[in-house]
Amino acid sequence: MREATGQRIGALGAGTTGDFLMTEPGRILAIDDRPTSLKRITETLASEHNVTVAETQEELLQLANSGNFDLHIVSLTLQEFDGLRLCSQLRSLEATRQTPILAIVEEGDTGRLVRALDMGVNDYLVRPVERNELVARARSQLRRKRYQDYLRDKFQQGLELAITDGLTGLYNRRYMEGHLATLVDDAANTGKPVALLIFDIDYFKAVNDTHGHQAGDEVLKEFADRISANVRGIDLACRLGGEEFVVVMPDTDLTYAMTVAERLRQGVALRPFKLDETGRTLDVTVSIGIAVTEGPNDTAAKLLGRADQGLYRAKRDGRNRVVA
Ligand code: GH3
Ligand code: MG
Ligand code: MG
Ligand code: MG
Repeated sequence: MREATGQRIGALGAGTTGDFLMTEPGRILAIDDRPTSLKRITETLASEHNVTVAETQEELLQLANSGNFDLHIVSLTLQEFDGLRLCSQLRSLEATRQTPILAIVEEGDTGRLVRALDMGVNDYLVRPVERNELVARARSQLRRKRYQDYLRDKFQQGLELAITDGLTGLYNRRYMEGHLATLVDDAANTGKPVALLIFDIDYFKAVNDTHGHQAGDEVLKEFADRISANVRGIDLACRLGGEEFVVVMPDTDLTYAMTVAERLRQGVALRPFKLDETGRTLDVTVSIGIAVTEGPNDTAAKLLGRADQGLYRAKRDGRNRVVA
């Protein structure tokens, strides 16, 4: 393996035209067993990008499998092996499936070119490779790859924003409500109960009033972390809003739900919360209401209502307690 490290884009204009997709050098992996052709490719592209050269097919696959490249340049006519086969392998590997391939073909070798395009090679250059054309085609593939990555990231961010609470990272109310009905239906069909725990931090307004909103936020985050640490992977932990949280526990009876709720309540009451970096701490307590699905006609709204009644009584009876 050899590497030719490029400067940042700019000399060729891409970085200065406001093209946000092309502000970083591309990571290109190339294989071509003709020394003059390879030299031309690396020299031409290295001023703009980082070019890595693989000496053998095995090395190319191994390097490509890291998923660290934005573009693969593959000669279709290699002495030792079949470039077409290599392209097909790149298309079938999970790590390289989405990475564009730029093929180098012999003039007049239409048969190989057609097969290469059929198997998903994105673009090609005919030998002898013309420098400006190489730069343009490489750039065009890199831009496409980056746009694709950008859209994928945006989509994932959007998905996350839609279902999670920004402060704590727990699921949000909308997500919980969307799933609760399904879980309650499942419970009716399978006869396995679903438990719902509703939490409300006690005298939380006083935390804000005494220590500031920022400190209040820190308590909410730590509280969310403690909930997460005490529930299973199948449980749904969410922030309803403010200092109120819900945990939905599939296939859980009242006894087990009480155990989890008590463990959390005691953990909160016995272990003060960190206020800031100076080591100051704060005593916090929480009230918890619990309900478990009852019979085939139960609904999400009724379940939430019963848990809420438990919470109301926990508050009324003095707070820092669990009521089912
Ligand atoms: P109780 O024991 O009856 O639950 O008393 P409480 O003070 O906890 O209840 P109350 O509903 O009166 O106050 C809730 C407070 O939570 C009021 C509001 O300022 C605060 N709050 C709501 N959302 C946030 C938030 O995102 N961050 C912070 N820091 N405070 C919040
Ligand atoms: Mg409240
Ligand atoms: Mg309240
Ligand atoms: Mg409260």
